[in-house]
Amino acid sequence: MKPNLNTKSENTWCPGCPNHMILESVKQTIVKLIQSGKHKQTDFAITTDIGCHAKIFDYLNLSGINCLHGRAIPTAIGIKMGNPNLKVLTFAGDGAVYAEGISHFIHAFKYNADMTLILHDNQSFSLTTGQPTPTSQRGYISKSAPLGVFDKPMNPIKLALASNATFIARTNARDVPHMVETFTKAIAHKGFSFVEVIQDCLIFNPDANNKDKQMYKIKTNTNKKIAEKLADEFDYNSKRGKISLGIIYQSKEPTPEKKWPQLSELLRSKKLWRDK
Ligand SMILES: Cc1ncc(C[n+]2csc(CCOP(=O)(O)OP(=O)(O)O)c2C)c(N)n1
Ligand code: SF4
Repeated sequence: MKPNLNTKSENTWCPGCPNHMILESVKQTIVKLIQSGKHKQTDFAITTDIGCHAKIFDYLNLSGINCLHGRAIPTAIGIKMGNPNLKVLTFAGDGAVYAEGISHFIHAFKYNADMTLILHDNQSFSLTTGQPTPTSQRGYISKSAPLGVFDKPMNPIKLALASNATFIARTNARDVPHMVETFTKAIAHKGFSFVEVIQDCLIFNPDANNKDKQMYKIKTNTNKKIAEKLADEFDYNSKRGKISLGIIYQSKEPTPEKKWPQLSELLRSKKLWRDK
């Protein structure tokens, strides 16, 4: 029987918002993993941040925690430490992670907990009506920046590389098959996998939308120098840079679940702390 990931919650995303396609891709990915026999629906746990993206919490029939703004990553790491047998997924926005929760983003790469971050980057704090985030383009005019953003955007892929990330991927919220392929690889990675989803917001930052023509697909890359070049190709600012989609960098480092004897034992025995 096909697993049912649907809920009865009313979907309140704007019609046409690419969040609908991200939700569909997540469902297809998890259904495929369950049907392969490797995982059960109850093996998955999610955390979500606060924002338009975070409504995904209501639309997925999976256990989890809808967290405080900026805190979806540390909560997910806590869940993973509490039960290393779970497959933990975090959904968060560019405002949530690159602004409010930036320190958690950096440290998550260092801990390398075996979990996946799906980052909906629409270059805007959309739920709160379009304030600029660290990846908003220079010149972006909004109610809170009426003269336009003065600063250059940050480059999260470069920050992830500098923080010793073991898995960095980028995908396009308008391309369901590519998202399913990328999410599947991210979940299979042993360590902290970061997937940046390039997403349009139809309402608040239309100037940053429609980047498909800049995008191209790459094969999995494991060379750090090449990853740095790929990261440099797009500065989140111009309509000219090339945007690589796929696994920009993948490497192997031990996870806490492997390093800490107590966690290794829970993994090996498939037990919970309380059963020890
Ligand atoms: C600690 C805290 N700071 C600020 C807010 C207000 N807030 C709620 S959602 C949000 C914007 C979220 O933007 P982003 O993470 O980019 O997600 P999007 O809405 O674009 O999907 C903000 C600033 C809050 N709820 N809690
Ligand atoms: S405001 Fe933007 S991000 Fe939020 S639901 Fe509408 S289109 Fe999507």
